[in-house]
Amino acid sequence: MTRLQTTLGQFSFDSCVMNASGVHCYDRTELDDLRASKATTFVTKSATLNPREGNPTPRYKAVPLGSINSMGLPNLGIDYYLDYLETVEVGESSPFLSVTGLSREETHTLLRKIQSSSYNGLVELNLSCPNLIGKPQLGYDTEGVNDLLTEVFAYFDQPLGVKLPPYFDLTHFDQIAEVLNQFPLTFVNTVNSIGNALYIEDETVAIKPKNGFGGLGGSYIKPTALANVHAFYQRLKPSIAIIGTGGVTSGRDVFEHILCGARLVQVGTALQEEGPAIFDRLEAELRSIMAEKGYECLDDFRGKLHYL
Ligand code: RRO
Repeated sequence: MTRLQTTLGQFSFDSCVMNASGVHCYDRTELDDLRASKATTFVTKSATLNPREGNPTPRYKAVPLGSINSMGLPNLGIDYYLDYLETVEVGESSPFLSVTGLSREETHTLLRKIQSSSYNGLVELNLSCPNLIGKPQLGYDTEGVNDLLTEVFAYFDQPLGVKLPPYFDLTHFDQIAEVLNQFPLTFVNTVNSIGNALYIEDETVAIKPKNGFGGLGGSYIKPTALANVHAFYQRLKPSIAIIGTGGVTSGRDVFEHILCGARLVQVGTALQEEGPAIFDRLEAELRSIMAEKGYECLDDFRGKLHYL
């Protein structure tokens, strides 16, 4: 029997697939669905200090090779997700609480609130929302990331990771990895959507905010996601685990993320389109690829991409 168990820092998980933040994780009902599914754990929608309505609709569109979104961070506020997480046992395997501040001060307020709450599980700091009007993605500001994490790790001692935007130049991987390696991060999650794409139908954009510019997800972005997972696998110190996100629609895609070095694999667009039953299918497809190749566990092939 193939085993899909994986670990992340001090935590261990029965399997390796879960939702990506933003998909099927807005409220209690959706989070309960994930917990009832074969997803091994879950991450919440990125929370801000106060609840937000998000951008005007239509703000998400499924397209033939993926999706485009400009949700604009609709969420129920940090207190809602902290209340929800009080009902979830953080044992050997933790949920992920995703947060993002609209300013540096707000990020600190959020993290201090988490630190003084009863939640002691994993926290994902989203440095890469592409859809906030007038606000750049912090992940593209290496110095800004360095300054923020320096301040955060002066007081924050829960297991913390960062969600990064995709990078496209090897020197940019070098620069951001050098910064990240200076901190006791538990994980790096790569990638968020490819920011500010434009999808056109006939003569018109597909979504309303920002005149149609939005984050690209789904099959379009798998090669970029795999490149980011593997580039960080080659550069980050081994104590920083990698979560692979982007373009996962099949067990083969999960396999490729793990081959590139991922310890957990997250599903966004395909979960939005197929619903939480997708986790059952992904696990079955992954198991059958592993069985065919004679792999018994993820360690047998994680990070072992062949080069020519
Ligand atoms: O809510 C969004 O518009 C959004 C966020 Br916070 C994010 O991190 N990534 C994305 O594609 N959309």
